[in-house]
Order: sequence, then structure tokens, then C-alpha cells
Amino acid sequence: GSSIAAGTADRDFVVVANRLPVDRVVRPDGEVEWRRSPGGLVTALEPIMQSRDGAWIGWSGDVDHAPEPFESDGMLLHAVPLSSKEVARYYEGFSNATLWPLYHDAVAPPEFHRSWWDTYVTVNRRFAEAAAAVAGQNAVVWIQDYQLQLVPAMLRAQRPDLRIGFFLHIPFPPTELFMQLPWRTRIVEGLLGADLIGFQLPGGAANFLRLARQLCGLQPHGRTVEVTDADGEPRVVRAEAFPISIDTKGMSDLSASPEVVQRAKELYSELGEPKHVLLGVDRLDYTKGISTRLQAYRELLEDSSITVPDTVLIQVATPSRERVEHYKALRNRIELQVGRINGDFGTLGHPAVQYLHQSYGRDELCALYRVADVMLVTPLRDGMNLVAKEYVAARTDHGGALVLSEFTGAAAELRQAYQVNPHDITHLKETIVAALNQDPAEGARRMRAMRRHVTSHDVNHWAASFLDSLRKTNA
Ligand code: GDG
Repeated sequence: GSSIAAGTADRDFVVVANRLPVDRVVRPDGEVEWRRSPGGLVTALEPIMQSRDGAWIGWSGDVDHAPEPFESDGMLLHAVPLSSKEVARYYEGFSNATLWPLYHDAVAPPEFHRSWWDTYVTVNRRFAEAAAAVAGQNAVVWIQDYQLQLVPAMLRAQRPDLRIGFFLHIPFPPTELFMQLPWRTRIVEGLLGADLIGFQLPGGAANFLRLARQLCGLQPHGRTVEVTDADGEPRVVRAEAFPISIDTKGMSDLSASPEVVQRAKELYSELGEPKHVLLGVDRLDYTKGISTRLQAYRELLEDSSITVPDTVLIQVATPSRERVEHYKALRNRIELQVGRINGDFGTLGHPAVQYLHQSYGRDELCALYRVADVMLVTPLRDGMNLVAKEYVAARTDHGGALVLSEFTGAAAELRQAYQVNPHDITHLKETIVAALNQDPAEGARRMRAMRRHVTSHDVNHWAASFLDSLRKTNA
């Protein structure tokens, strides 16, 4: 059951996500404080939350510690508790070692465990119950991402009055891959509880509709299918693409601020004013193509296409999912590769790769974007990739070049990037060299075009389009 007292089911707009937009911080005096973790999603939804009496439901990130519901910046934050066993099975297990690799083209082998699935069901039910307890009559509920794919149907069963939206931040795989999942029909049925299911790309929506036909015997009409609810009433489910974006103006303004401009100058001089700075910024994840990127860089050094200390690669690899086996193995592989490149090609005081397994502040990241002549975004598969869009937003000077994998959602929008198949190391090397040697006028033309796109298609545009479409579905 829910810990919410009767009479609190009054919120008009409810976001349900794996994580709350806050982190638990223990102050020096021992007092516990919940500090806002700024992310694109919160930034975009905050105005809607404030004007519509919103609530956010999610896990606090802390095992067995769920604070009582509390108000923060005009929204109710409602924590869903998870035990350490649930974190291991629902989050690290089914979400990050089953669904994550399966949905990213199985670039690492997905693991299937019945105990993980059972816990995924239990935890999804807990999130659905929390949402049912908080949402007011006819409220809009927006469920986020692959950790919560069963919530739409579970919530609908309890609260048929609600308008329910779902957005998947990662790719939705082709049917050939999805069919491996022992619980495939349950997942599709879970999602069909929503009125609107949003994907990053039209291809994801098409994959989903095909599965709805194959697994549930439904007939898609364009981007919709009709389902029959428990009450015997027909209902339309729409599957559509809504490419997510960033707070473009926020990033541009930050990048043009005197502090960041100054910090970028300092960074450049700290690096020894090299001729070429290449940059990678990723969570340390096997989908991000960090290893192929390092291989291409290594071969360019072997060929003497580039040399140290004229050239440096900065690789920020933010620590991620460190208890999941695949991530431990990946870290070892990457760090071995970096160590070898530096051993073979570095000189005293001038490593070939500046590798940072650390999380950086937003300002510092922004200064790095300004310093990078070539930004390397080379995932093997990525739902969108916000780093690519942030780099473009940060280049208020129209400088720099973006090397971008075809297998990112962003590639569909950032057509003027230097696009590449990251599996093709020869082409990746040629593309990096082309980006390093681009004609500045040509580079500025490309960057301007990409900036126009991310300016008109920012995260507010994304949220507004989704919520508009949700309002119109089953209106
Ligand atoms: C998932 C999907 C989709 C990274 N390191 C630091 C840091 N970051 C920030 C970046 C960027 C975000 O984290 C990463 O977003 P991405 O989109 O690149 O990748 P995922 O984390 O895999 O996100 C992805 C996204 O959801 C949204 O739908 O685009 O496809 O996989 O904003 O700047 N931020 C700070 N310090 C760091 O060290 N402050």
C-alpha cells in the first residue's frame, strides 16, 4: 500500500521517473539535506510543475532511506523506497543488465533472470501505486524511461480517469532483438496502458507498433493502435517520435559568460597551448564507443597523422553503474588502452590522452566544450546524445567541429556534423583528420546551421510537443 494519507490525491501534473531530481547530502553537522540535481528534464518541466501544481515521483538514490513527501521549488517530491535487494535486481539487474544492453542493439550480451523480472514487476507496481495516490482526478501523468515500462498499464488499471504519457529515452530495438526477451508481451502490454508513447526517433515508434501487431494482435493505423480496456471501452494509443533536447539558451549563455570564457583560456594554457584539442565526454558506458574512439586515436598517432604534444585528447568518463559487471570490465579495458597509448606516445609532462574518471561541474564542462577543436561523439548506439547538442550550444563563437556517430538519435537532426560509422575505424580516422583540418569558414557554416536547429528545437519545445500531443490523444 501507499504511505500517502487520504486527501493528497490532488496533483494535476505528475512526473514518474526512476530518480527524483534531488540527491541526499549529509551536512558537516550531520543534518540531512536534499539538494536539487540539475538536469535537462527538471529544467524543462519546472515551469509546468509550478503552474500546474505538479508532483515528481521517484527513487531518492538512497537504499532504505525514503524521506517523507516534501515541497521543493513549487513541486511535491514523493520518494519511492527501494531495498538494497531491489536496487540489485530491479535497477542494476533488469534495468541495466537486461533492458539497457538489449535495447542498445545487444552491444553487450543481455542477461535474463527470472528473479530480476519479478522484482522489476514489484517495483513498477510500487511506482504505479504512488502515482495513483498523488494524481488528482483527470490529472496528466508522464512516466519516464525503460525502468518503468509496466507503470502505464498498472496505473491505468487503478485510475482509468488519468491521461497517461510515457517517454522512452533510449532506443526501442528492432523486433528481431526485442523478441529475445522472455517477458516481451508483458512489456508491450505495459506500455499500451499509456495514451501516448514517445520515442526519440520514428524508427522506435515503428518498431513498437510492429510488435503490438506481432505480440498483441493489434492492427496499427498510421501511428496509432486501438486497444480495449478492462471496462470494455475502446481506447487509442499513439506511438510517435519526440527527439529530446537541451536547455539551449542556458548552455549558450553559460558558455558566453565571462567566467567560462576566462576558464577556457586558462584550460588552454594549462594544456600547454596545443595545436589541436580533441574531447570526449561520456558516462563510462559500453554503448558510447569510447574504445573504438581510442583505437582510432592510437592509430592516428602510429601513422604520425597527429603527434604529441601538438595534439591532446581529453576524455572525461563519468563514473557510472559501477556495481554492474559489464561496467567493471569496460573500465578495465578503457584504462588499459589509455595507459598503453600514454606509455607509447606520451612525453614527460604531455600525455597523449588526458583521462578523467570524474564527474565535472557544469561550468568546467562548458569551458572544455569551448576549448575543444574537435568533439568526438562516437556511440555504437545512443537514444539521442545530449553531449552533441550541448557542444553545439556552447560554440557561441561558431568554432569547433563535431564528429558524430550515425547511430545516435542526434545524427537525424545534426546533419552538418562530420557523421561517421564508428565501427569503421578507417573512416573514423579519416573523419577525425577532416574535422581537425576543416576550413574555418566551412566549419562556421556547419556550426551555424546546427546552432539554428538546437535553438529552435530545445527541451522546452520537446516537452511542449509531447504534452500537446498527449492532450489531443483520446480528447
Ligand atoms: C540517456 C540516453 C539521451 C556527463 N558527464 C558529466 C555531465 N554529463 C552530462 C552531459 C549530458 C548528460 O550528462 C549525458 O546525456 P547523454 O544524452 O549524452 O547520455 P545518457 O546519460 O546515456 O542519457 C541518451 C538522454 O538519456 C536524454 O534522453 O540523450 O541517448 O542514453 O547532459 O553533459 N554533467 C556534469 N558533469 C559531468 O562530468 N555536470
